[in-house]
Amino acid sequence: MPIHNADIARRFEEMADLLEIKGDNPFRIRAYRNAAQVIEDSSHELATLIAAGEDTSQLSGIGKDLAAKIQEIVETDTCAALEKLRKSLPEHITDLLTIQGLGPKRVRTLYQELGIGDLQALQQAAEAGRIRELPGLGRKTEQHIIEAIKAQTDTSRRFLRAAMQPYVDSLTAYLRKQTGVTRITVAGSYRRGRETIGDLDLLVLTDQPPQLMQAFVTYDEVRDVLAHGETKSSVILKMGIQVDVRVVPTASYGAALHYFTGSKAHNIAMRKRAQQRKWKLNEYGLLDGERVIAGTTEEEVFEALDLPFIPPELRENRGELEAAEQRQLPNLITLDDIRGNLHAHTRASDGRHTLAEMAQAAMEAGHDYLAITDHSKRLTVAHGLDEDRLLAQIEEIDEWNEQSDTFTILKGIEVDILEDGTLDLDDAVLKLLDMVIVSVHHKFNLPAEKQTERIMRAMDKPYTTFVAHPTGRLLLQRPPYAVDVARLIAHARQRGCFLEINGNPQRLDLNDIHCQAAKAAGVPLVINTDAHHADDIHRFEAGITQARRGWLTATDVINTLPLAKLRRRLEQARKG
Ligand code: DGT
Ligand code: CA
Ligand code: CA
Ligand code: ZN
Repeated sequence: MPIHNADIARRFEEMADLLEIKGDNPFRIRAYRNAAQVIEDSSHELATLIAAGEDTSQLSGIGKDLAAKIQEIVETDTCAALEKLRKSLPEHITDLLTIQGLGPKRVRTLYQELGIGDLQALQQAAEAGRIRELPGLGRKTEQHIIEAIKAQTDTSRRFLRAAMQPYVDSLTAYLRKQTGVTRITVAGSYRRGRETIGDLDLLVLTDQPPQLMQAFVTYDEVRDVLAHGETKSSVILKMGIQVDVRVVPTASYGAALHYFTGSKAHNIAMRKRAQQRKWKLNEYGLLDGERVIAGTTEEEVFEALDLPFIPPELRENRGELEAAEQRQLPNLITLDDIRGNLHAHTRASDGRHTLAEMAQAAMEAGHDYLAITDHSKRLTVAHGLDEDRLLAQIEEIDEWNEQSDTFTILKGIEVDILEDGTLDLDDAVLKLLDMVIVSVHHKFNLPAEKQTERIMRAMDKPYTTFVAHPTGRLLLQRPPYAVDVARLIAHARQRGCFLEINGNPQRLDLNDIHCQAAKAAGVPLVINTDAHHADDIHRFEAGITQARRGWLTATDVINTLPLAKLRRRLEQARKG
């Protein structure tokens, strides 16, 4: 693999850091830092110059000694002097430099006075109040260290993807305005559309990296700066999420985008594929020895590996490489495929708007139909409908439909599944509806066997159309109830009913893996927004993203059908 200028510069920076921590000669330290800067800024790859037999000591700031080290790094990918230095200090001591406010001088003090050599020791010392007593450090620094480490190590904290979108939009808009910026892409789990994300990974194309990084770390939503470098910086936003920004070269943009989009498992599988061809794939490009085969765009990287473009949502190493190889990637569903919601609430239960207002919103969203599905009577907190109120609503919907010939309201209900698997409303009334949603809203803590049986019995009822939010989870809040989803899928298949992807960003239930399993079993899915407000009618993005992660195409999803076909499918799901 070719050694890039950035690789050489990084080593010289580390050398300078380590020498400074050791308290070496300031002129020597300066020389390494200067050289790192010169190398970083050079428009020619030093490895290429050396291969061409040129003498790098001709470059300003690079003497004979440094030129020899550059040659050593380029030819052997190591540097004996650096290795020696590393061995003379604790292995992880440079990790301390990732804490904003800790430069080599302070790290030297921490190491000399307290023997602190890694972040864990630093954290312990800070929490024990031992940092404040050191010369040049104080209570404020100590407090800052505690917070910075906590933020850095709290990897368990995750955020709802949908909730991050406004933060992502404003940050990217702000960065895009900086001079020299030509491209910004959000990579990582955000781009793959995962339901929750750990941190944000942004890639930037700019001809002014230092200015971009300066703008990023001084963005007014930044709470803490964890690292501020020339090509990579990390911050914590005031709302708590970490953001990593990397500046990458144009020629590597596609390779870097692919690498930092992940997932790690997908990357490993792709790298293996490159290795089978005796090539290397990394964030710089697809390489045959020193020759760059591809790197500018992702498409180019895939193509060079004889693969069509794999949508980011599929990159989890769940069979996407095999499917791509056989030209059998699914033609993933998009927002435009959706024709209407089959799960929405009105003021009759716990919604905010009337059915006329909900229908109006659906028409404005360009939909063809909307099913009104209020709660049933057991759900008293939601003013659930009893048989009489449901009969009245049925009449109201019939009247509404009379006066419209372009849009249809379907008559439905979201009926509670009682503990024994029976339903909360009489079959005699359910029979009058176009569709019946069954769902669990209480008794979440039954053993798996009982919970599964309970839902299966509800599917057996003659008018049941589909099961809403089948596992009952609330992301980051409440785990799914104990239920055997594989059995639910098998039963839905046998019974001829559907399963929902509840598109409420906090539910996204079924999840991606369940969707893939349902599709494989031939069970149709329904994507709904579960709207309780007119503004929620069109919010299909999260549900669609989840469906895409579940490999679904438009034909796997019932509410992509035009009304007449949809009605036929709803009829087929009925038993009575
Ligand atoms: P997150 O942030 O936990 O929601 O998940 P990701 O997927 O965004 O992970 P993150 O932020 O740690 O890293 C971004 C991408 O960088 C990841 O999806 C794949 C790539 N990556 C990170 N570490 C490694 C690694 O050790 N090996 C490989 N092959 N790729 C990695
Ligand atoms: Ca990430
Ligand atoms: Ca990251
Ligand atoms: Zn609902």
